[in-house]
Formats: sequence, structure tokens, C-alpha cells
Amino acid sequence: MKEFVVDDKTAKKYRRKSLIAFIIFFALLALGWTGWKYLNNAPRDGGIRGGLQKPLRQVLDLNEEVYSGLFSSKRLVKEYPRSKAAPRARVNGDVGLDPSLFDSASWRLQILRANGDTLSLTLDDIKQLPRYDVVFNFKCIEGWSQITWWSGARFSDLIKKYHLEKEAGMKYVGMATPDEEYYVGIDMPSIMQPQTILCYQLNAQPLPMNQGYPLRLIIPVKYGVKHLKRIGTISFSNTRPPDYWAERGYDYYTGL
Ligand SMILES: Nc1nc2c(c(=O)[nH]1)N[C@H]1C(S)=C(S)[C@@H](COP(=O)(O)O)O[C@H]1N2
Ligand SMILES: [Mo]
Repeated sequence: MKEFVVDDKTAKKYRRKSLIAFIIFFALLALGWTGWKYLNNAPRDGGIRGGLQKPLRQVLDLNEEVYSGLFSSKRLVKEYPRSKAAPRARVNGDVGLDPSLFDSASWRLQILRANGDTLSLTLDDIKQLPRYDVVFNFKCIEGWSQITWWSGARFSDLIKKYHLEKEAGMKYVGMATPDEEYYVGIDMPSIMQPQTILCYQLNAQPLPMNQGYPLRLIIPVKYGVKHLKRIGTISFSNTRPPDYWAERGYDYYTGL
């Protein structure tokens, strides 16, 4: 049997290599630890529970700058045949949907105009606008997606019909549930995109209560968080309106 011998020189070489590997390992560990401590102690942006660490928010804001710069309202989200739509759409999120606090008879869509007036619309007013159907892959940041079929009126048609051009010249739209428990802020190019609808039907049936009856937002260029169920008020502004999930540390833009 042939014995495997390691000469002194080789042994020395490997001892040195191991030592260097250990030094690098501990240096990286220390660097990671310092970085982690730095992030944890960094000032926060002041949302719920103090909000998100500022360096992390800066990364999200940079994402927004890049993605909103690339955004084109001419680019359409992929649509599918109705036969591909799930017969039972998944239900997720019930903030602002307490059925005991909702009176469907007195519901109106309240649109706050730039001049301070409020435009108060019924569901029939919305149904007067041209109907638009969209079947698309609905994506939630929690990691699921589902092809679903929604119908309603294009947000851009509402703007035209009610002469909200001045309002549409602003940077953001804010929406809130009637009880103001859930609220979103959306950039104007995304809400004016032709597939964004004020939606009153799912699978050609009135919206179920837990999916936003009587009217919800469907905005295929965004993740699920922005598809506010049960719209109570719509407002316009040049500064970011409050946003439920952004206040809890999520991305504000949440574009797809
Ligand atoms: N009023 C209200 N709207 C909401 C939510 C909510 O909790 N309350 N959750 C959002 C989230 S996270 C998702 S994924 C979608 C889910 O819509 P669905 O229940 O029709 O699937 O609604 C969005 N709109
Ligand atoms: Mo979601």
C-alpha cells in the first residue's frame, strides 16, 4: 500500500491558507454584524411603530424613481381569456370592511375636488360610464397570484366625464374606505393607465361584501395592497397621501 505523505512545505502552505480563510471569515462576520447594528439603530421614517429605517426607505424611494421613470401608460398588463379566470377569487384583507359599520343604502362615492367641493356619486352614476372588463393575473406581495375577471369603469373616463382635469394634473390620488380604516396613495400615471378601473363586478356578479361591495379599485399595474376594497372617498394632491401598508414599512410605489 502506498502511503500518502504530506511534506513540510505543503503542510505549511495549507496552514497559512486556513489562517487567511479564518481571518476573512471573522472580518466579514464583524462587517455584517456592524451593518446589521447600524441598520437597526438608524433613524426611522415615522410610520406606525416608528416606521421603516431611513436607509431602507431610501432604497425603496430609489426603486420608485427608477420604476416610475420606466413606467409607460401605453404598456398594458397581459390579459387572459375569461375562461382562464378563477371561478372563486381568493379573499385577502378585511381592514375597513366591518359589515356592521356599513350601510349600503347611504353609500356614495365622495370625490373631493380641488376647489373644496365634494362630488357625490351613486353606483348607478359609475355604471353610466363605459364598462370595461379586465382579466389579469392579480398578484399579492404575500406571494400568491390568481387570474381573475373584474368589470367597472375606467378611472380615466370618470376624470373626463366629471371634468376633473385640474385634479388629474396633480401628482397623486388618495383613496380611503368609508370608515377610513384602510387607505392608499397612488401616483397619477398609474391610476390613469387604461386598465385601472373603479370596479363593481367580479365574474360578472356584484362584488361580494368581503371583496369591496359596492365599489373597489382594480389597478393591474400594482400589487394587491393598492386595490382598495370599498372606496368611500377619492382625493387629489401633489404630496403623497397616507398609505396603510407604506406606514407599516412596505414599499409605497409597489409597481409591477
Ligand atoms: N379595504 C381593504 N382593501 C384591501 C385590503 C384590506 O385589508 N382592506 N387588502 C388588500 C390586499 S393586501 C389584497 S391582496 C387585496 C385582496 O383582494 P381580494 O380580497 O379581492 O382578493 O385587497 C387589497 N385591498
Ligand atoms: Mo395583498
